[in-house]
Amino acid sequence: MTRTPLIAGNWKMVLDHQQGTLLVQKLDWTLKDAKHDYSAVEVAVLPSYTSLRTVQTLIEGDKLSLKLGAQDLSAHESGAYTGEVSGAQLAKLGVRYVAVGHSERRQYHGETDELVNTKTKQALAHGLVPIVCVGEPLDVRKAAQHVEFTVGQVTQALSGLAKEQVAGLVLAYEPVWAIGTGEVATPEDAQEVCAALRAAVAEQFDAETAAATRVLYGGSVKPASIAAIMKQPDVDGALVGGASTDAADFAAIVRFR
Ligand code: G2H
Repeated sequence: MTRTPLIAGNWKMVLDHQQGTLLVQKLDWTLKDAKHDYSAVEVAVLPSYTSLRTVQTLIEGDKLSLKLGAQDLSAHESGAYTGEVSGAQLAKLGVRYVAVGHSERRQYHGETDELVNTKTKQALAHGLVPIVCVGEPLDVRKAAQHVEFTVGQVTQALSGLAKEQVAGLVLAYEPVWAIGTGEVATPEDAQEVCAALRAAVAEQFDAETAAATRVLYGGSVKPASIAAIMKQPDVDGALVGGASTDAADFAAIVRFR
């Protein structure tokens, strides 16, 4: 089973729509200059909601090969949910990927595994590809419970899904202690958990499904660290935060080979 690598840039709450436009233009020029083959390494950007429309217009108008993603979606279908954005609204805008259960949502907004499961189902119901994020905090890592902890998060996030849905979605292992801290998990750390998550998918669904599901690593990924991470057999790409808000750094990460 060949899995196309995915490099996704999570801009978090950093860039406004003008900065986002400039970044996408510069990224596109840089990758075109490098003759980047988007079918060999897929590239996505996940702007804030306020920038989605602007970036979508640019992608469509200039026929860019970048994919558009969102950082979150509502667990609800539609209605009186002030401040929320639905899966249907994102799909209508041409969004393809949506992060679900990012540790910052879990940490600052109390998102539970149950809610992550509901959001994952909402995303799939609207034809979006969820990037389901899991990862252990430092105390769990120190207690050597990281595999059990992250496997538990994945098992609950994927509960009740059909194997065809799981084969098409993306998992992202982002150890909380490595996010935005400059601390990168070693390539072996990333491989250990990504392989365990894939094995958990095989256990919950089947081996064929697990072989198709893409598993990303995220947490302080930089141009200097990406190549070794991508050499790991169970790592199919990266979810990049800080370094994705700099076009040159993000392009260098995309061009990891
Ligand atoms: C993890 C990652 C992107 P950063 O949150 O999701 O961010 O690369 O800044 O650690």
